[in-house]
Amino acid sequence: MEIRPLQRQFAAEVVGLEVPADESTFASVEAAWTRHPILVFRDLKMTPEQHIALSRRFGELHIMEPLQYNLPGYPELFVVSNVEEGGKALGMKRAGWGWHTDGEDKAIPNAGSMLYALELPPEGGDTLFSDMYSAYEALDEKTKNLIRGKRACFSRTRLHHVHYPHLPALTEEDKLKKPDVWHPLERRHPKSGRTALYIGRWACGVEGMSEVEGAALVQYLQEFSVRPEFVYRHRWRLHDAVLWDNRCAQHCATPFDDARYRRHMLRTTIEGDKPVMATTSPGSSLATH
Ligand SMILES: O=C(O)CCC(=O)C(=O)O
Ligand SMILES: [Fe+2]
Repeated sequence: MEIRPLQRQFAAEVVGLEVPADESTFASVEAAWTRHPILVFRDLKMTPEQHIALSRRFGELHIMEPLQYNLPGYPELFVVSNVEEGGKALGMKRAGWGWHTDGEDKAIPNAGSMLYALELPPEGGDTLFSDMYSAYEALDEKTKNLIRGKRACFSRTRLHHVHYPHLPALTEEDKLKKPDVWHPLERRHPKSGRTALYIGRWACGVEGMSEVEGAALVQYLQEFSVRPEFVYRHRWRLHDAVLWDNRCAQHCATPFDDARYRRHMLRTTIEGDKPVMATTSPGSSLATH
């Protein structure tokens, strides 16, 4: 097995991994994932069971809801697909067409996700990833000071109809299950210890700011963080599996002609931890008593 950096240190290609991997091979992959938030496994031949087993070695798996989008018999596998069989959709269509991290709208967002390509369109359907460590480091001092110690509000209920206009509206019961959550804008990564900007498309405001001010800051940060210099574009090959780190990278699916072509992918989702603020207010580290 070989690990080759693809775009500076942000992404890396993993070539020659065979599953199940032995302990020492897996340890190298795990260490590589801390250095490279995006790991692209090439030509990985996996059954659904093997996909689940490999993913589980990175952490407990999250079962996506509603269950209707998961692979029958394999609730750990979320189906991202425009394929229909017998008039029935096999998975969720147009998932993730917009910059986000998985689970950012939950109190405990997902640490990682591993998406596996089983059928690809001849054109379009790339996935973009943005490096939120680099985006954080590139912010000017004024903006860093502005977001220091602050949390953003992520709201599925306010923005569902904006991001998923083709899906049914949330019912009152759905809304109760998806209360707004608040996460630090400067997030400390639990493994690397580095600071990443934490923002995404469900963010809608910032604590301590008026609605208008907060929305403007969210928009600025969101646009800034996906500037081309921070982005890796993944052009899928069949049997690629991409493991991304939702704690320090955003991603965005790009369109393809889904009336004409099929794109069929399976995803596992790894449970995470409650996001931790990277910095506290200036001087507080000195205030020991
Ligand atoms: O289909 C893609 O390229 C990514 C979709 C997405 O956002 C996800 O699976 O989390
Ligand atoms: Fe996603």
